[in-house]
Amino acid sequence: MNRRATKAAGGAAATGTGATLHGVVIAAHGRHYLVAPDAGGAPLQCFPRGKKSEVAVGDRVEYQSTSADQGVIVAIGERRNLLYRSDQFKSKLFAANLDQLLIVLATEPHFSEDLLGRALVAAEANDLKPIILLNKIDLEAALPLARERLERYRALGYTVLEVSEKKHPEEARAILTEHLHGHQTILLGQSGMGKSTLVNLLIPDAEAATREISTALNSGRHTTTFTRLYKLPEGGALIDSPGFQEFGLYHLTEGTLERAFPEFRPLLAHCRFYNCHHLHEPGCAVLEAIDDGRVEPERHALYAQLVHEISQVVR
Ligand SMILES: Nc1nc2c(ncn2[C@@H]2O[C@H](COP(=O)(O)OP(=O)(O)OP(=O)(O)O)[C@@H](O)[C@H]2O)c(=O)[nH]1
Ligand SMILES: [Mg+2]
Ligand SMILES: [Zn+2]
Repeated sequence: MNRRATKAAGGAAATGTGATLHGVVIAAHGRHYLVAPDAGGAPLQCFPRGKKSEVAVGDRVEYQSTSADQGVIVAIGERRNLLYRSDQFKSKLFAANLDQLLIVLATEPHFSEDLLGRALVAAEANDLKPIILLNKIDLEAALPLARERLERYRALGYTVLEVSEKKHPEEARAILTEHLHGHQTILLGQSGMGKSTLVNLLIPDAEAATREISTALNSGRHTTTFTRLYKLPEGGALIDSPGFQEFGLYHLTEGTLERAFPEFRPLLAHCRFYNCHHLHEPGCAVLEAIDDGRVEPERHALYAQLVHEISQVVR
């Protein structure tokens, strides 16, 4: 006991470390995290204490520094929310403590409506405001179809913005700043839609930060391979994430799913059976609404698919 105390005291004296400090996780890459100290200064490369790492970008953490630029995460602060995706076998964290989810789509490449629908469900399930962004409207040949595919979501009341980050950067900056400043927003979307271009448009020194983080995390690549947080100049933050092809929502319950479809909500109390699954039940208000056009069959198909997927999980 005496020896341990001496060692701890000696370590602290030798390196000026040992105190518990606070910061925010700004990048995650495997078990490597970058933590921006609340006190300011350069981010530290941190590892979580213990084997299982459950740290997410956006987490507030307590850490102890082990050297000038390294530390150990010893505790994660309470989260307002945690966005993640999951399949039968594993889950993958997107980020914590979010306000908004910006779904970045483009005229080209062709965006997946399945992924868009799933991102909206994830936002609803976490009480995050979803915003749909259609980028690359300068690619005029593909614009009419993209607009037409988004009409359904406008009709549901979702905010749909249109920009060309490349061709009309000033207009894009004005539109995006209005919706993003002061909020913590994660950018989600398939590869090549323009998430990182958006970050660079709104955050002048993001490219520098990108390089700095790539080097610190020993990744050294320019493509987005890990999630990272950038502070917005006027307050709030953007979280850039790697493009994805799958968005499993196996962790949601049926009760959460049915409420994640805003057009279902006013109907749920009117099904004949209180425990209606809205799949085949007689007297189902959701199924009746499909028949008279109040609910689109494609949206119901997504709901049915998600219900099917969660039923595959061994709980
Ligand atoms: N024509 C056109 N191209 C654009 C526009 N915005 C971005 N791009 C291009 O689209 C490509 C992909 O942009 P990124 O910002 O890297 O896409 P991302 O969503 O971050 O992709 P991942 O990191 O792979 O997920 C780049 O070559 C951009 O130059 C736009 O408004 N118009
Ligand atoms: Mg990117
Ligand atoms: Zn029903």
